[in-house]
Amino acid sequence: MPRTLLEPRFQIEYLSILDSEGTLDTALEPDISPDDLRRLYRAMVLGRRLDERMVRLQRQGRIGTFAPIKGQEAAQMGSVFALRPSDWMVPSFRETAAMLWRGWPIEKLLLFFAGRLEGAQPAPEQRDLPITIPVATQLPHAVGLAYAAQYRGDDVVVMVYCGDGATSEGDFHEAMNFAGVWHVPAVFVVQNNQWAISVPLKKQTHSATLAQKALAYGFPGMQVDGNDLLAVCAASREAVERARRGEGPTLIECMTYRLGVHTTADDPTRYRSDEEVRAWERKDPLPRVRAYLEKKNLLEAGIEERVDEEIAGAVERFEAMAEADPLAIFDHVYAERPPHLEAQRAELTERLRADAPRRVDEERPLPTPMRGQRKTSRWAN
Ligand SMILES: Cc1ncc(C[n+]2csc(CCOP(=O)(O)OP(=O)(O)O)c2C)c(N)n1
Ligand SMILES: [Mg+2]
Repeated sequence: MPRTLLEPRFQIEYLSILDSEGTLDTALEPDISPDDLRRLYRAMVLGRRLDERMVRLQRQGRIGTFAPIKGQEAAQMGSVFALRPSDWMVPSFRETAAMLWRGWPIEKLLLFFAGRLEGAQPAPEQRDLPITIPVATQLPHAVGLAYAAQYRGDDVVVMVYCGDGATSEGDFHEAMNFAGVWHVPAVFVVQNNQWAISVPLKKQTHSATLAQKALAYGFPGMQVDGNDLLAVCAASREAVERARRGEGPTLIECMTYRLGVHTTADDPTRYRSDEEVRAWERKDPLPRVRAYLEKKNLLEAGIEERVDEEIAGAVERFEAMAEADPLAIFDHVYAERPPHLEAQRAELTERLRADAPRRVDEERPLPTPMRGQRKTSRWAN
């Protein structure tokens, strides 16, 4: 019997519209209103400035471990912009800019990274899931949401985010498989920032692209310049519209770069070169959009100052909130606390009592160690 070719060779598209030299492909330029362009740029600036501020707050002991987004603002804004408020957005742990766009107040994000439960609670009307720390577990959840929407006949698209590292997890493949089989209205946005902590992309996969993984599951995948707001926006609109028309899921691989640390607990100089970082700094998404707006005469003066004021107000509100009860770490995991946790809770209660004899009682929560550090901080902002 001769060997027969069952599938033609596949092709993966790469989309770039506004490159790092500022060259614009006007034939592909998406139609975005001047107002929306201004809002998008402002959101990118807010994402960047809040990021820098949150790293400082962590260094000062005022919040806990934080995962910065610096460099990934276009990948987030270009994609989330394609959603309606009635659609679902499912983040991983590095989508601060996308979450702000979806209406998460800054102080809530600060609460999350200060380890507070309130930071993980979306507003009742909000169609967002909270930040997910375990890598890739949000992907099957998102497909479940999309399946439910399809089952109920709701006009809803689900956009879910993950990183390049997440594509090696079983959850990624299970989610992709179900999305393909059920033909659900889901858009997978993979922010390929080239690193999963210290693991480079080349050790993550032997595939030429992450986009092509979608093809094995029976739906389209494409690669875009993730530092190009216009390309991400055009690809995301296309994918969201496909999903809304009932034509199933899409995977968008955004080629981007994490310019900062993996988290505030990481030192990237131990595993990547300065040269590599400098090369990606030249592809920074922010100056590109800024120059684009400038050419269109849409750049507003004083954005940075206004954004900083907004952030400062939120930090003040966050710090004025009631102090956390350290014993809350034992809540919300089990409906009925198992004996070993009961014992640990009793032990912690005892230790706290010994540390601060006059302050312990169930009604008056103790200061967290973090708040304690803040009081001794010498820093002004
Ligand atoms: C299931 C699981 N394994 C390991 C970790 C530790 N961890 C946190 S982030 C991360 C790397 C994720 O890389 P990637 O998916 O590329 O996302 P990025 O951090 O680059 O945004 C790892 C291994 C975790 N949070 N969850
Ligand atoms: Mg990564």
